[in-house]
Amino acid sequence: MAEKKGTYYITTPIYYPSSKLHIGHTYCTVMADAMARFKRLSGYDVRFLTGTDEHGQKIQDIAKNKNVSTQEYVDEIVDGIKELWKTMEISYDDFIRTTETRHVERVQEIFKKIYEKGDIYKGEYEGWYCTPCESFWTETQVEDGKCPDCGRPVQKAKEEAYFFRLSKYQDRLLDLFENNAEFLQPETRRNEMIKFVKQGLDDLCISRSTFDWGIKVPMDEKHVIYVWLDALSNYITALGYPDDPELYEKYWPADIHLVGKEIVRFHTVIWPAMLMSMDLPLPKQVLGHGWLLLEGGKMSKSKGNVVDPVVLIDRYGVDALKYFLLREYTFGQDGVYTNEVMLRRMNFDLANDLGNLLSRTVAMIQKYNGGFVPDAKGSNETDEDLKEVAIGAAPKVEEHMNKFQYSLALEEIWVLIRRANKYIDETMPWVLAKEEGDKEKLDTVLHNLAESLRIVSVLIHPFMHNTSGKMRKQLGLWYKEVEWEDAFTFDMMSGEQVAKGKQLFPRLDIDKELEELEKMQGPSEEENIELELKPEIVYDDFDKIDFRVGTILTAEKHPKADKLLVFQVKMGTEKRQIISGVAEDFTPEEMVGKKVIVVANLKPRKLRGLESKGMLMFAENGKRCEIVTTIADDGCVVD
Ligand code: ME8
Repeated sequence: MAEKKGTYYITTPIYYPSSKLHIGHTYCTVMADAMARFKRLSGYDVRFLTGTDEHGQKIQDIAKNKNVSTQEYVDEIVDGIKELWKTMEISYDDFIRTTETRHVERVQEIFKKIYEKGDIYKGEYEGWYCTPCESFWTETQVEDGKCPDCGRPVQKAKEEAYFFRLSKYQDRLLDLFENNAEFLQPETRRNEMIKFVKQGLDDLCISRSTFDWGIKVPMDEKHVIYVWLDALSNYITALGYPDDPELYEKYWPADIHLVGKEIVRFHTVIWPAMLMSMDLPLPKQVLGHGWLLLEGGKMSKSKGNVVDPVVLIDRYGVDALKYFLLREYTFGQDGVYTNEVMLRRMNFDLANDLGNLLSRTVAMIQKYNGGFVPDAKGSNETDEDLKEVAIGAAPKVEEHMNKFQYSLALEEIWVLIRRANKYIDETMPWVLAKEEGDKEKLDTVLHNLAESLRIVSVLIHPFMHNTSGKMRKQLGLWYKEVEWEDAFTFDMMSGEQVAKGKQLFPRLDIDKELEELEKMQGPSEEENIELELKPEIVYDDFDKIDFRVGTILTAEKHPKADKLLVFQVKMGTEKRQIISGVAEDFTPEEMVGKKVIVVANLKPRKLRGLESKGMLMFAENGKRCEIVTTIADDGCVVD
């Protein structure tokens, strides 16, 4: 093993166990895993943390809707997440759940510390709340009733609450962004945050009292701690802070918090301010990566078009998926996922370039030299060129990896792979092997190819360790540990005995695969529905209905009926009350702000004592009903 270079602490966001994870979460975790493996291989003492963020209103609402206890609900989803990471061989050192006692107690200690510092006070919160983002917004930040981050409707919140003096840290935060360019990358994210902080920071509401799924405020148990304060603390509670500080002292401050761009604000404003309040060191760097988007507009789980990594892994293997995610997308930028782009990468880069190079080389060493790698005998310009590319790759990979440019790092490795394939075409070993050929030259060629492949097996190890292992088995290197330094030398293969193995990656029939994937990823629920229609009506019946567009201003449960929701709906200048029997399908919060279609001329009637004037349009969709809205209001982010 390489000499230890120091510690390296890297974290992913702790994901909400609100439903199964999708390819977007996988993307972030795969990046963190590759970096952890790369740093370990380069000699660092690495700590890699991931986990789940289990408290908050969103999770409580979902569990309630499903009629299971919140703990039961999260337990099941978290089991699935751990299973996914096991399948993907994610090499985390610790997995923290925010419902674990170790975390709960330490968060309460953290709250007390900030309180004792004088940075927490009690007041009343009045403003807006975005439940999907678990985020507070002021009147001026809310855009047209929508969350400025995710664009979904926000709800009014008015409750007694504790506040954190975030405003006190405004100048220090600005100083941090302006004078420490490394703290937040990429640059675009840094500029966004400078702008955000310059607009002025309000004190932050850090407790909720209208639901109870959270960590209790230690000095006032009516309140639960705001889920982001709870969640952000995981990065140090998992290290034992404050009561068992051995790991904390060893690994904190973190080297990297790897997060999606939408949660950079929490990690670079709230989290540093909390740490400043506790007089603790700040993480060295926060990196905001881009999103994976799907083409074709809106994506939602109910449509069935969220990309499930398990389907891809079952079909193509863990390494192929990891390679695709790391190679295809540029760090920091958004990228569009399509099955076709993925399949092409797998075919061209993996099956053709890498797979063929290995199988041709092993086959030639067996055929022309009895399966043993010969010594090199002399060297000409072509040989030197290959050698230069081979031993020049590792420093370039290091350089790109130090900037989190996974795609460029892999591209450097493929420059070598493609160079080696070209070397075979240039040197034509099958001609050198003929009777009138040149055995010495042939030996050199076989040797150089084996060396190049050995180097590739080291370089790809952090990204695709299984493939690296399979290559090393075929190259006869199964008994040797992978050492990063070995990528810098070109003289280790003489005498090794190669062994033919299975193709590393099968060649895929892209059209057939596209068809298969489409079947597996769809069809959507809608297409599966067996229609059982009511009797036909004539046009005149339909024409009697007066449809209008309205906006839901408020929504609440009917005080006397569990199944009913009471809406206040604005239509032009008119405001009216409409009652619908959809409380089992929707929470009041998710309805507020929606633009809906109203049957405006339906005769008013009383429903359990309250008048309903008109009807909102809902449509049956298999197991649940859907609200009929105007144009879809979500973007096309996978969520
Ligand atoms: O925000 N493309 O959890 P979360 C790329 N619990 N990455 C994506 C993605 C996409 N389409 N969708 C999700 C939370 N991600 C909080 C975090 S941390 C103290 C608390 C990734 O389950 C991306 O890394 O919503 C994003 O930041 C994260 O999943 C959000 O996961």
